[in-house]
Amino acid sequence: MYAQMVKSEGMKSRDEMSAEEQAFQDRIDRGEKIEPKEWMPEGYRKTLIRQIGQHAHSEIVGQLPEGNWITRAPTLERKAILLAKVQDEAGHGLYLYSACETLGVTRDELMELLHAGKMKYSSIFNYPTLTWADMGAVGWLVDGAAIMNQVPLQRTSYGPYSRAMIRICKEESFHQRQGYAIMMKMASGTPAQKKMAQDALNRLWYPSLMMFGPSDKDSVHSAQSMSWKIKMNSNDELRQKFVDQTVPQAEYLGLTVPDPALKWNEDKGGYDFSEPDWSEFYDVLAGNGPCNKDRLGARVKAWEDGAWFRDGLVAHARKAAARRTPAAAE
Ligand code: FAQ
Repeated sequence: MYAQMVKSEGMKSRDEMSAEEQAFQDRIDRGEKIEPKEWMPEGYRKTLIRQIGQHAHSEIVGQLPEGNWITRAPTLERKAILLAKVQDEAGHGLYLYSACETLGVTRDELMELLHAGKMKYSSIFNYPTLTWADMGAVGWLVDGAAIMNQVPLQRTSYGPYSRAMIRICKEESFHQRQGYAIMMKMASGTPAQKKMAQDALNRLWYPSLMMFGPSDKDSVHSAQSMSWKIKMNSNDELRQKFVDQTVPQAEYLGLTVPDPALKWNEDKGGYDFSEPDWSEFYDVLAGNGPCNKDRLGARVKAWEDGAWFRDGLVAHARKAAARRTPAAAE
């Protein structure tokens, strides 16, 4: 089906699998959910930790570009909405860290890996949010891309991840709508406001397309992740769906997608479009995007500044436990 997809490193054919691995694959193929204490191949566990952990980090780091605008929202109503949205992202991060912890990794370990630059978060959050219109474009495009990826993940094979996705998707659709509502206001406002909306679309279009990951021919994990149903669709498949959904929305706003090659293709029933600049994508992944250092620096500082509070919570929990059963205090 995915002719262009590369074979993932270490991926086994059925003949190469042990009896245990074959039985596990059969469960996946039947659509059964895998639960935390059940047997799973080590590669499945590691892939989940990598993907869920990155996803959790994205939700947390993803608060920064919008958090930056809470004090500058144009009205009290907009401020309250943005604040609620950013708080939702924190909640998503926490569901996902909890799901990840069921795989035998601690939240502290995940944080250490993020802060040491050993674990990724979505490339999109390494781009700056320069104007209020960016709050519209982030909700519309970034949350829009996130939903496109996450709706199928509600059916992912790992139970805790799937259940986290169901809750998250409900909130993401509100996020996408609030972004589009800002874009509608800006695009139908003064010429200067419309220009800001167009500028936000121009800057965030390709970074949003990059959120789906490299093209299928360069996606090293897709084949294995899809056979384990950790991923339900290929990167290019979701990117195409996102473009097909978003272009009419841009047209409705009276804005122009910044791609001269964009064209409806009757035969495939979708748009032809230009791929993002993949060298820029890999450069951002390597830590050289416009905001990588700021984003990671802000997270490390928040973690260090919060140490006294975490220590206080642990000390309080120990004392409370000791009051209940003195042995638990040791
Ligand atoms: N950014 O072989 P593949 C949100 C890495 S939603 C950074 O194709 P895979 C909500 C990839 O990790 C955003 N790295 O990888 C929100 C791998 O490197 P590794 C988060 C990327 O895993 C909205 C290498 O490239 N959503 O935050 C990216 O099969 C607004 C090779 O790539 C999710 O995480 C990228 N864009 O497919 C919050 C969804 N793309 O690990 C606040 C779940 C690829 O070997 C405000 N994740 N890489 O070192 C997924 O569906 C998948 O992990 C993909 C990547 C599709 C992201």
